[in-house]
Amino acid sequence: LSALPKIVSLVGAPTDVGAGARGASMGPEALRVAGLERRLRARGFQVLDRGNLSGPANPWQPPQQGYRHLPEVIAWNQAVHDAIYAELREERLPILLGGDHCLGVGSISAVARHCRDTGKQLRIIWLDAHADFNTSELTPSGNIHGMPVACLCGAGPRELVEMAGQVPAIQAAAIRQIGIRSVDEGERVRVHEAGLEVMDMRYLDEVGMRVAMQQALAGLDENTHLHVSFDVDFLDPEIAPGVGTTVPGGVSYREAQLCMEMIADTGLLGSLDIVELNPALDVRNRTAKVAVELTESLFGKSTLMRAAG
Ligand code: Z70
Ligand code: MN
Ligand code: MN
Ligand code: MN
Repeated sequence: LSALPKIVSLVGAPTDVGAGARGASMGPEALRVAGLERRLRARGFQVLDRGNLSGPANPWQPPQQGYRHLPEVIAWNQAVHDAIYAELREERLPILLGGDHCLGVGSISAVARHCRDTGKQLRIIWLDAHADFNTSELTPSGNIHGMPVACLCGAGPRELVEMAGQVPAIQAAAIRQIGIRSVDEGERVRVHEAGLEVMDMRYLDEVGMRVAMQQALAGLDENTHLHVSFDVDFLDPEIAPGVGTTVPGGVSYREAQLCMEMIADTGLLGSLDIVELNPALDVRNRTAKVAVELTESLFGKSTLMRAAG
């Protein structure tokens, strides 16, 4: 883990403008209350809490031309992009505290821009129940949190697609999706056409988390920037009830811990999103606590408790 930057920055984006339920706007504070900063400090990291970004309120309107709240989603993503890019330029390791998953556009556009600046190879580990690969024509909801991967791969509204300063922001081949178990009909066709590598729940059942993660992390080297986009609905609702869309049959606590530990072992983690935590639907902040425990593992905590760095 010696390669990890010593300084981690927390960037809160308290919004749910891309989601189908209200409440993810309280995610950043719930993660702070669950002790994220203290637990990272205990791992030997210096932590800078940059506070919360600001942006437009959630107007709670129906979709227009297939998008709900597009101007608000653009504004929040631009703020996230600018903040995450600034942290990466300082060679810090930013953690985006969402907020709903539409914010992955801003966060990963910043990471893609940073990788272009620094000549790094990008690998994205997308932990989610959903593929988030919808377009305005295919979406059943208009919720833009169901579209960030499509936007990053070049399909979506111009302001989102162009945010990284290159189109597409990322290649589909840079992404590994893990834990997927809810994909819409038209979305499924696009996932296949794009050649997205999806390790869905059936695949995890058949080969196990260990083999899946070995494959998802294959081909990395010292020049790789590893970004983890952690949608908390990746986890089974039994251990993570505090999400807007619970999908049964998710990843267990033990599988998730192994997943995080195997990513930590690469020493290549460069940035992280923690999104879709919805405290309004949680039980005694349980889901936030689980997310913090998994983040500790992602930052190198193991049973043998090797001191960080
Ligand atoms: C569905 C849609 C979704 C959550 C993403 C769901 C999208 N595919 N839901 N993350 N929680 O409306 O596009
Ligand atoms: Mn860097
Ligand atoms: Mn998602
Ligand atoms: Mn999801």
